[in-house]
Amino acid sequence: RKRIVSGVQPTGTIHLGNYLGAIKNWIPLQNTYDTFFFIVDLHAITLPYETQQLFKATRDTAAIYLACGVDTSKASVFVQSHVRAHSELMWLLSSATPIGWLNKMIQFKEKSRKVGDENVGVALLTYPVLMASDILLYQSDFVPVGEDQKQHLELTRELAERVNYLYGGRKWKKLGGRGGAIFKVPEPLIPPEGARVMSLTDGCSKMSKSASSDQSRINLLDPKDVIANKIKRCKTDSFPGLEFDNPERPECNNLLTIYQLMSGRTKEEVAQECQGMNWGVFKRILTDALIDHLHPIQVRYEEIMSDSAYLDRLLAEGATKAADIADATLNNVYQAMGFLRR
Ligand code: AQP
Repeated sequence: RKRIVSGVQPTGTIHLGNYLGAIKNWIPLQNTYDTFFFIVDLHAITLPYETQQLFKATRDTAAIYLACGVDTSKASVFVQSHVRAHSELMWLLSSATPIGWLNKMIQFKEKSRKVGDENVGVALLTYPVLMASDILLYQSDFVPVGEDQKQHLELTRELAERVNYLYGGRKWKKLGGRGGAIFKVPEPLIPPEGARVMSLTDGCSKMSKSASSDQSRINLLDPKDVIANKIKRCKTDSFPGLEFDNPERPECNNLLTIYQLMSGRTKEEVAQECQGMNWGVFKRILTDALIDHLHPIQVRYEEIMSDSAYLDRLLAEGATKAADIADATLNNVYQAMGFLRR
C-alpha cells in the first residue's frame, strides 16, 4: 500500500482550520493508504513556548485525533519525539542541506519577523530539514500539504534527490545498500477545495493557533455557549443576501464554507439555501451546525482523556510500529553515508 504521513503541532488548541484542513481529511485515507499520523512535538519548540503547555497539548492533540475518527487499528499514531530516528536523521540530512535553500523559506522569514531577531532560534531555520526527516523516514508516497507547506515539501523532494545522488546508486550498493534509491521522492496530496479556513475576525487571514484573539477561531473543544458567542460576534458585511466567491466578501465566503463543511452539504445546496438569508438567520443555523458536528467529537475526547493510561499505551504501540520502519531507513542512511555501524 502507498504511504502517507501527516501531523499537527501541539502548539495550542486545535481549531477548525486544523480539523477541516488536516485531521478530517485523514479519516478516509486510513482505509486506502498505510498512514502515519503523529503529534509533531519537536516542531513545536521552534518558537518560544511554555513547557507545561507543550506537555498538556501533546496528549490533548493525540486524544483529538482519535476523537475525530483516527483509528489506531488502521493508522500508526504516535508522538514524534518518541521515535528518535526523526532527530537523528535530521542531523544527517542537515549536512546535505545547503544553507541557501533554508534562507529562501518564506515561513522562516515571516515567523522570524514576528518573533523578532533576538528570539529566533536556529531550529526555526532548520525546521524544514526536520520536516524532511519526518517524511523521508517512512518512504512516504504522498504528503497532504496546504498552501503554506508547499515550499517545505519541495525542499524535501530536492533533498531526497540530492541524498540519493550523493550517497545512493553504485556507491551505496558497494556498501551493502539494497534497492535503487535511499529515499522515495514524495508527492504532494492537495487537500479538497475549501479546506483553507479563515479567521472569524478577518476573512483575509487564516484561522490560526497563534493569533492572539481567541475570538478569531473556533476551537474543537469550545463549549456550546462559547461557539454561539464567537459566531454572534464574528465579522460580517452589509451586502444583501449571502454568496460564495465574491472577492469583496471574504468573511461571507468563509462562513458559508464552514457551514457547508459542517453540515455535509454541497456548495450548490448551501448557495441555494442561504442566498436570500440575512446574517441573523444564517448565524443561528451556522451555530447549530457547528455544535451538532463538534458535540460527538467532544464527547469522545472526554472519554479518551478519562483514561490517559490507555491513551499512553496506544501512543507507545504507535511509536513502536513507526520506529520499526524509521529505524530501517535510518540504518540505510548511516550505511550509505559511510558510518561504521555497531
Ligand atoms: N486555517 C487553516 N485552514 C486549513 N488548514 C489549516 N491548517 C492550519 N491552519 C489551517 C492545517 O493544519 C495542519 C497542522 O498545522 P500545524 O500544526 O503545522 O500548524 P500551522 O500550519 O502552523 O497552523 P496553525 O495550527 O494555525 O498554527 P500557527 O498559529 O503556528 O499558524 C496543517 O496541515 C495545516 O495546513
